[in-house]
Amino acid sequence: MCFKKKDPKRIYFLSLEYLMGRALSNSITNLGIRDQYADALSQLGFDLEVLAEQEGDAALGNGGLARLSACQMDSLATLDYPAWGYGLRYQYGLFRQVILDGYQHEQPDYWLNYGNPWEIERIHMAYPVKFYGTVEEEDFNGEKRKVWVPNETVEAVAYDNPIPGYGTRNTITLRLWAAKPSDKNDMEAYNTGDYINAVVNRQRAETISSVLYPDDRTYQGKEIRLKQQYFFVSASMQDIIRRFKVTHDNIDEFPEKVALQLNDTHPSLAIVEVVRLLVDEENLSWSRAWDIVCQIFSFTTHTVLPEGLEKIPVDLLESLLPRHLQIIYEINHNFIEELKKRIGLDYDRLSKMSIIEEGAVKNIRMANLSVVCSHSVNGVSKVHGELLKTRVFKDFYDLWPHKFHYKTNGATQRRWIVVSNPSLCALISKWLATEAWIRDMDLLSGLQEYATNADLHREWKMVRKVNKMRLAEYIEAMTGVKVSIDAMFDVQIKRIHEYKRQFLNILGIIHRYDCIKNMEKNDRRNVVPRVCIIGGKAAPGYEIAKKIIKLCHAVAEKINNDPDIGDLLKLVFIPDYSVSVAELVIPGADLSQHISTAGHEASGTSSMKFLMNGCLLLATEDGSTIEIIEEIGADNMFLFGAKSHEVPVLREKGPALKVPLQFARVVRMIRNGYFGFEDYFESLCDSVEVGNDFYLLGADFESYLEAQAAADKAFVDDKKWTQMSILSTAGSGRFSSDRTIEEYAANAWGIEPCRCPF
Ligand code: NBY
Repeated sequence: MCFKKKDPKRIYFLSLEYLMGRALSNSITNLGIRDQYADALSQLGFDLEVLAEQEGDAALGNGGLARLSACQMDSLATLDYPAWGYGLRYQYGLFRQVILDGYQHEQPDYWLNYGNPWEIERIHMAYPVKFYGTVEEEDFNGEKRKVWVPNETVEAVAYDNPIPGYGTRNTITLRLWAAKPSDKNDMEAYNTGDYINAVVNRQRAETISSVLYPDDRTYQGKEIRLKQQYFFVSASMQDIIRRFKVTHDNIDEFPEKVALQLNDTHPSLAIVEVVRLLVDEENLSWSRAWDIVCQIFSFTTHTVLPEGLEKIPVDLLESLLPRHLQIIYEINHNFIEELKKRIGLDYDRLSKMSIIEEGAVKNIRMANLSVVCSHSVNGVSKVHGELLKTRVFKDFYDLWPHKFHYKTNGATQRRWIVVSNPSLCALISKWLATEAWIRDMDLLSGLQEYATNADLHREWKMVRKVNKMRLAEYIEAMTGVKVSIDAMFDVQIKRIHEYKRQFLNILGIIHRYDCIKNMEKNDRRNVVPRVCIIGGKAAPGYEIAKKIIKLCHAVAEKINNDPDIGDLLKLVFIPDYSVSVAELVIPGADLSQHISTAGHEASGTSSMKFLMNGCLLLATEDGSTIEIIEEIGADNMFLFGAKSHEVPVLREKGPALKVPLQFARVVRMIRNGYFGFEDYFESLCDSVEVGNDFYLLGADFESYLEAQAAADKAFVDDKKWTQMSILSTAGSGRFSSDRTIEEYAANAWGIEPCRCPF
């Protein structure tokens, strides 16, 4: 309401993925009504905590990118920015992971089964989205114009999800589109008597928003995925232009009122759709339309690898969106002409920078399109920003250095401390004598002065102990394994990927097991007990990742049932990792692992959540870890492994690379069937053999074990550990998504807060 009245410039956040998790606890916390709500419920005979657990997660995304969108929505609302989120209302979210005999199976997540009480269906807020057909040339008063004659129409219906801010009356909206059959199509079919086809087509329309693609690595060039992308951006852009026109009749003012954020390349057809709407529907000249487009888009990429960048086969686009292909060609033509003026006829460079990739299959390079058409191109950490300039988009950086920036990711302390760790939240507020840190996380640095205070230590340890008890209960319920809360809880939870190196973690665990087995009984008394906790989903088609999950179970089976080992070492795999599972696991973790091969993790955000909860990090110098080191100091973490500039050098060595004997030994144990299933694990073992070990598990193994030994040593020094834990929380202020959003607002979007009066 307040935005409508003041009509500020708005930010429209476009993302194909949001991992919102549960809404109840978060909403009542942000609204400041948690206590009253709990009281009211108890009068009705319900317990808030029990009730809140009943809610299922909204899991409309894969991993870090999707949870980042959710954290940023929370920050946008809390900081009073005039913002809208746009996305797709998938009927099936990210698959449920079911483990049978240690293997991952995927089951559909029909999250709308019992309805979704949070969404508001806006049946009248609907737009037609068109596909296929041809482009004709028509004469308008002597002027030739392109006219797209599509032959399929689907209706996009809005579902609004409120996002309340904390400590403000502002609530913003996440508008998710659902695909519905268009009545217009039906009428035509009924008139031609094609009743059966009409019904079949109705069903087909709905498939567009039916399922989230569960792959977080590769773009597969599938038609439905492309339809999803276009369906989403077309509906969003129609809605945004409609809202603009309510109060403005001069379309040239559009950039003064509208900023659009592209969350990776997935929504970047929005660029082409805006050109189409302005030129074909609003009758603007190309140059006027282009002038507008160049001012409104900011683009953030979340990947490091050039092969992670999305490409759309030209043939596919031509059949689905023929007019859009023409527009892309025109954008590219103008760009290449401009480029020739700047760099001359350097064909190698021209072809690398072209939006069109020539070759056996012609592709549209969505990243190039996004860079060419955005005024701001962002990485997600300092080192990622550098990589964009020096590797991924080097040629573009040389051309347009002013476009390139980075905004280090963050996480919202509202969900990741206040809601998921209420006792730590209360403790922090008590010692800082204020709750202001919930809106200004830099204030956490005030804890530093109490880092050695004995009273704080006692209370801090008590909070952590209760969280560990809760986690231990959950582990037993999910896996049947009883764990001791006196052991160090060592956690790695994230999507399963070779570059994230869960395999390295498991090899380290095998080594630990092997060492304990080979020890004299007396020496075992010196072993620091550990509970190793691993969780995460593998993309359904990612074979090696699935083998890592099976290996984890096979090793766990052996270790957990070995009477020699007892409580000295346990390994558990937490099934069906999700936002809600993370909320339970993170507060109970002593140590967490962020061990990607240096140069591969664009940022990483779970590390920030562990850090704010006082968990120590064992990590490589990759992504945002580099900035965490700057904040809390290397002394308060366990760092190891090759640095990113050393990685290519090590790879270069190939078969001449020196690998420690212990590494060869643990891999051999798997190969020799010590944990069973040796045939199944063969290709996994092959992937880390010398000469083949792309992610450098062998090269980093020794220093990994050293970092683990340092963690053991620190853990037995109770005072030191607690101090490091307090300093971790105290140093986490920079990693609030509030800071990230302030940076985007000031440096990319040009927007100001707009606060509703109380
Ligand atoms: O984005 C992650 C990065 O790996 C991580 O380092 C970073 O912290 C995080 C937030 O910036 N990327 C990610 O989660 N990517 C995806 O989930 C994803 C999803 C879909 C597709 C590609 C990647 N896709 O091609 O459809």
